[in-house]
Amino acid sequence: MAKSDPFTPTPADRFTFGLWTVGNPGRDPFGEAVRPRLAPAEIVDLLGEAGGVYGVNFHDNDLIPIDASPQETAQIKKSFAAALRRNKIKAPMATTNLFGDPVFKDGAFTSNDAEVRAYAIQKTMNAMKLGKEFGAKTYVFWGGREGAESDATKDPVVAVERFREAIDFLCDYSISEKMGYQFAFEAKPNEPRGDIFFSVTGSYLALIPSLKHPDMCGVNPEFAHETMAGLNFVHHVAQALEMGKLFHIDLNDQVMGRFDQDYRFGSNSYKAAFFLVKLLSDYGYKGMKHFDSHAYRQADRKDVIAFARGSMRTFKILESKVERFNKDRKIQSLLNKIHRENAKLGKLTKSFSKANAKALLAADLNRVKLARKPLPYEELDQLVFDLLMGVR
Ligand code: GLT
Ligand code: MN
Ligand code: MN
Repeated sequence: MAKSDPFTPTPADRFTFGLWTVGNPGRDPFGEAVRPRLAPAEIVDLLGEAGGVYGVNFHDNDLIPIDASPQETAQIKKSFAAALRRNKIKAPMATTNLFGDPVFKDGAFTSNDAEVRAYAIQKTMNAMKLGKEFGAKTYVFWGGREGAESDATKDPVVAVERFREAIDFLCDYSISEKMGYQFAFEAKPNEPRGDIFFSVTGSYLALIPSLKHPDMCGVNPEFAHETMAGLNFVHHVAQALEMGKLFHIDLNDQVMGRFDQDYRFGSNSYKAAFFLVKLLSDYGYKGMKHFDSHAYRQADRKDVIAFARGSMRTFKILESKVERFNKDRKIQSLLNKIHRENAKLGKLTKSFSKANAKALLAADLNRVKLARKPLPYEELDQLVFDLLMGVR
C-alpha cells in the first residue's frame, strides 16, 4: 500500500483482530479446515504483514491448548510474546473459551451442574491471569453456550441469577488481584444454542445495574448478532453509547436472518456500516475496534491478509464519508430544516414542574398544522446513496 494512501491504517486507529479470526482455518458444520492451523506467533506475524494493526485478542485456548503441558505452555507464551514485540502489536483484550469443550455442552455459568459452573469460574480466573500476563485491559464475556434448546431443561430466571453470581465473583476477583479489568458482555440471539440467554445488547444493559460492580461492566456488541435477529445494530450501539457502556465493539457483517456469517466488515451492509461508523465518530468512541470476522472459506494466506487490510480500509473509507456527510452543505441544510427546535417549548418539556405542566397544557399546538410540515427524507436518503457511491 502506498504511503500517501489516506486509508492506510495505523495503530492510532485502534484496530484489533483475534487469534481466532485471522487464524480461522475455515472449518464449518459441513466441511473440514481449508487453511493450515497457524501457531499464535504465526498469526501475529500475519497481522504484522497486514500492517497498521494495533492489537490481537485471544481466548485462553486460542493461545494455550486446553490440555497443554507446563513445558508447552511456557514455550507458546515465549514465542507469542516475542511475536508481539517483533510486530509491535499489543494484546488489549482477552476472553475465555467457555463453549468449545464438551464440558460446556449445557452452558458454563448457567449450567445446571454446580461442578460445571465452578469449573467455568475457575477456568475464567486462570484465563484472566493469562490475559494480564500480556497486558489485556478488557475482558470479554460471550456466553455462547448459555442457553437452551428446550425450556423444559432450565429455569431462565435462575439462569440470570447464576450468570450474575459468576460475574459478581469474577469482578471481585479482578479487584482483589488488582487486575484492573473492565468487563464487556457480548450478546447473541442464538447459535450455537437454540436460544441464548441475554439475546441482545439491551439484555446486558438491563443486567448491568443489578451487578455488584456495575461501573466496571459494559458491553461488546457485535454487528452480526443483532443483525441475525433482524434488528438494527446501530440503535443497540447507540443505547450503549448513551449509557457510557460501550467498552468494546465487534465489527463484521451479516445478511439478516442467516446463520452467523462473520463476514468482513462492510462487505454486505454498506449503509448500516456507514451509519455505524458515523455513530462511533460523531460520539468520539475511543475504544478498540475489533474485527470479529472470518475470511471467506476460499481464502488462502495471501487472501486472509487482503481480508484484514480490507476490514481496516473499509472502516477508514467510511470515516472519510462521514466527514463528507458532516460537511456537505446540502445535507446539512436539509438536516437543519428537519430538526426544528423551539427554545420556549424545549425549556417547558425538559423537566417537570407544576408551572411547566400548566404552561404546556395551555400551549397552542395544532396537530393538523404540525403534520403538514415537510420532511424531505427521500431527498436526504438519496444524497446518502450518492455520497456512498462516490458520485457526490
Ligand atoms: C466466537 C463468537 C464471537 C465472540 C468470541 C468471543 S468467540 O467466535 O462467534 O462473537 O466474540 O468469545
Ligand atoms: Mn464477537
Ligand atoms: Mn459472531
